[in-house]
Amino acid sequence: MSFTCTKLLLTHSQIWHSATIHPFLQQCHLGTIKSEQFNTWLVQDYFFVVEFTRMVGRVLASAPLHHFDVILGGLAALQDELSWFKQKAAQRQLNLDTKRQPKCQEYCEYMHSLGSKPYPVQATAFWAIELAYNQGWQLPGEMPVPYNEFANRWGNAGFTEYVKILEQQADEVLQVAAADIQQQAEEAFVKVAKFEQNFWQMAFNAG
Ligand code: HMH
Repeated sequence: MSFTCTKLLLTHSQIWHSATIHPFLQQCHLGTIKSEQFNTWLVQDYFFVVEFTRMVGRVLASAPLHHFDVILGGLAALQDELSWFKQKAAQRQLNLDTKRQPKCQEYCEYMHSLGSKPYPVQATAFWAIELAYNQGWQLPGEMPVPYNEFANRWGNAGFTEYVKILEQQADEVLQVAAADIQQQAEEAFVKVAKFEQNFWQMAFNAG
């Protein structure tokens, strides 16, 4: 089997499971998540998305020209997402002028560090980060109000399609990458999975 995103998912299925199936999401589905837990996630994820947007800017800067359309589309969606987060925070009267929690900070620093990695590594991390939310928000099943709006943002058919194209773009460059770059991409995938799990746990602990 050649080196692909599918192979990474199969090789690291257990850690990926932990990244995408968490009591936080299960309790959103059940409607039992506490507002303090949900609001902590919301504020910290806003901070995350600010840094993720910067990361995607760096992915664009490293990408071959024929990948530009998809990445630019992603950046346009992030412009919308940042204002949507601010709107959601305002509706809940949440203060966005607070500190990043350590687990959020670590993840943000990691995304920054990816800027110095070869493009196949960045493309793999980019895909994994988006897939984590695409799967995570869908796996528990239908979400009640108000969580359905959040679940739909990352679980809708258009977003699923976008993540598939990110996978194709990553696969294209991974398959022809040198073995040491493939190795770095694999490490990035595992790191993203662990950061995702920690992020859910951070919000869950706020209860
Ligand atoms: C922690 N991972 C985290 N937040 C997000 N908004 C995404 C991924 C987007 O896919």
